[in-house]
Amino acid sequence: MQLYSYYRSSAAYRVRIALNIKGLAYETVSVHLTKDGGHNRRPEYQAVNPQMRVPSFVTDAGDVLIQSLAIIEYLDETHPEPPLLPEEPLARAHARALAQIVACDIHPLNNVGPLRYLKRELHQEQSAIDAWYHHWVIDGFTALEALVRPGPYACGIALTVADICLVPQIYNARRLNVPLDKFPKIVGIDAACMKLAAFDRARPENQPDTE
Ligand SMILES: N[C@@H](CCC(=O)N[C@@H](CS)C(=O)NCC(=O)O)C(=O)O
Repeated sequence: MQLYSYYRSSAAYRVRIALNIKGLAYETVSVHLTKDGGHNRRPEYQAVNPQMRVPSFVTDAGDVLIQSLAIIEYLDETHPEPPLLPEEPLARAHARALAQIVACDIHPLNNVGPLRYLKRELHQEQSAIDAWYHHWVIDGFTALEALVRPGPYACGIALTVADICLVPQIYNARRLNVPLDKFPKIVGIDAACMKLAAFDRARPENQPDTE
């Protein structure tokens, strides 16, 4: 199995955590997202993933999957232990909702492409771009802080896809100096997750392409 990844990509970070939780070995294929305007824009990567984003995941049979949440659910369906979603439907919906606050509402506004567009096409100052980034992280984290059920993970005693999405977003928030003092519950969840080898091994600093 191969994972097209970039050490700082939080969407790829999610999949790395899921692969580690499942105990699955994989090869990292690094796609640099900023060098030379982004190696993800090269035709050879476009042939792998027409959306030209990471992650992309290649199964042993050579099938290519894209979109981190779709890849994570595929891994969960093909390797059910340990599960990444609760069994009970209401609890499943809650876990998915927390994951989607990160993956659908925070991350798309703040990732490389949109930030680059704000700068290059809309000619925004770096200070305005930073304010935009902070605003959408704080907006989403405020909702998550009210919705999580730490015990010690986002949905209780078992890890779920909510934790898998939350930890990389907190990593990014710290990197961009978003103040986290108003979010003690989600910071505590992050600390609990980071004690686990599956999360630690997935950290950007522990990737073969880290800089
Ligand atoms: N919804 C996608 C998001 C993928 C995504 O936007 N990845 C970013 C890195 S975290 C990327 O490749 N950005 C490159 C670009 O926008 O040019 C997922 O969950 O996989």
